[in-house]
Amino acid sequence: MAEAFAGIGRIAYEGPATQNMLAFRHYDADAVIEGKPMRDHFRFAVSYWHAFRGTGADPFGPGTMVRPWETGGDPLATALRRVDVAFEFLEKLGCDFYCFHDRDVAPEGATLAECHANLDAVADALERAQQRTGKKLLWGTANLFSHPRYVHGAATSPNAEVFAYAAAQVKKALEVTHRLGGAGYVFWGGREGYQCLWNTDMKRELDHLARFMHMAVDHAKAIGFTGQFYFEPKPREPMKHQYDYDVATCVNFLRTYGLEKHVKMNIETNHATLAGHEMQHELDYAGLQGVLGSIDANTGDTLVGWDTDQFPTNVYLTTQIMWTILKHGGLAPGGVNFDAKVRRESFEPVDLFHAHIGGMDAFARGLKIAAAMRADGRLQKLVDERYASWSGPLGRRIEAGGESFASLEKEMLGKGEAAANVSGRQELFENLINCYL
Ligand code: XLS
Ligand code: NI
Ligand code: NI
Repeated sequence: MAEAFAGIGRIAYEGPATQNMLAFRHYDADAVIEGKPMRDHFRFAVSYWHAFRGTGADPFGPGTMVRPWETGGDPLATALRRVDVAFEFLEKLGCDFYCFHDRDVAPEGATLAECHANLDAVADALERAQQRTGKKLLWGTANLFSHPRYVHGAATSPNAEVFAYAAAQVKKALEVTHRLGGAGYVFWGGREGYQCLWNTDMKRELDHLARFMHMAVDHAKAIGFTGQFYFEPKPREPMKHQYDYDVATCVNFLRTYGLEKHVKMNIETNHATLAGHEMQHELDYAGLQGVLGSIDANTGDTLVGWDTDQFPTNVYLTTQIMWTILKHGGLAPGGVNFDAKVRRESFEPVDLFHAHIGGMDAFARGLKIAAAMRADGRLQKLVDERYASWSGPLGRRIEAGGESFASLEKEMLGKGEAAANVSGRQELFENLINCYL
């Protein structure tokens, strides 16, 4: 097949001073930071759905993307051709991983058996392409939200046969992910939620979701899949309320149903903000709960209130993200997946390169800045000072469980008043961050 991205060569690291917009200024895959090459810090992945299936359609108009390789005709033949395009892109970009939904890579068939056969045929091609290029699958997932059968949800559908169909679909997607050596498997519950509580038995739906997840865990064990399972929290869109609202809600669900050992989080920036959190909050909360798994890298728009899935270019954001990831010991076997799409107005194939280069560079800068902040140590020292009283005798006794309400009452009756507070110095902290940018 002729090259899909003719005229574009391998994207190289050329350093911050380069004028070449098709080069990396900061992402230098083999450069070592905190003892690890950048490529291993990030494990960057391209998402198949946005990069190779996104059309640019929005609620007000059809697709705009110019994709010369999408010549139409037999959907399976097109899907197979698209595999070559995807791997040409990964190779030229120098990106080590990709992620997919079953229905991104292979077309839906008229029956479940036909769907399975289509997926097998494309998996053969993906496996060959992985072997040829050394590219790897970060995670797979099943699309349980686009087809009309999933109108009321999949694992939480009121229709038991839809639950059964979804189970069969995930079984297959899991097997294909396993066959392709996927490092993980994601559950994003797009339609697992409700629009109207009057017609919804929430308890029953949550019980069903848990039953579904236990079956997934059992099947992974049965086939020997040892990759990491992830939930991808999102509070709403498409549903008014989604059960995997945010990290805290997911952790509560997993513990309630005895699934906490099996599932970590795949955290997406734009979903965090939809839930009313900063990405840094979601990451830090997941980290302290031991469920920080992987991230979907993107960003929203402050003036548009939905999941706009834009490429991340804000270095302040990537600094917050990388600071928190380093603090909790990194992502592997997870990684940084660009769940992001080029704007409808950016319809030429070359825009896919600009978008990913910008995202990778923004993350590389965030990593360098966060590592510099850690090496310098001033920020951590200021935080430690803020909590210094907890290293004193009283604080240590409370933390160790050696005090009670009664003993503390005695202590404070003796003192009469607590020690004076010290300023939180938020502005100083914020100014300090800017010293490293
Ligand atoms: C949608 C989600 C989706 C998941 C994968 O908002 O981000 O793209 O990442 O199903
Ligand atoms: Ni999303
Ligand atoms: Ni996502």
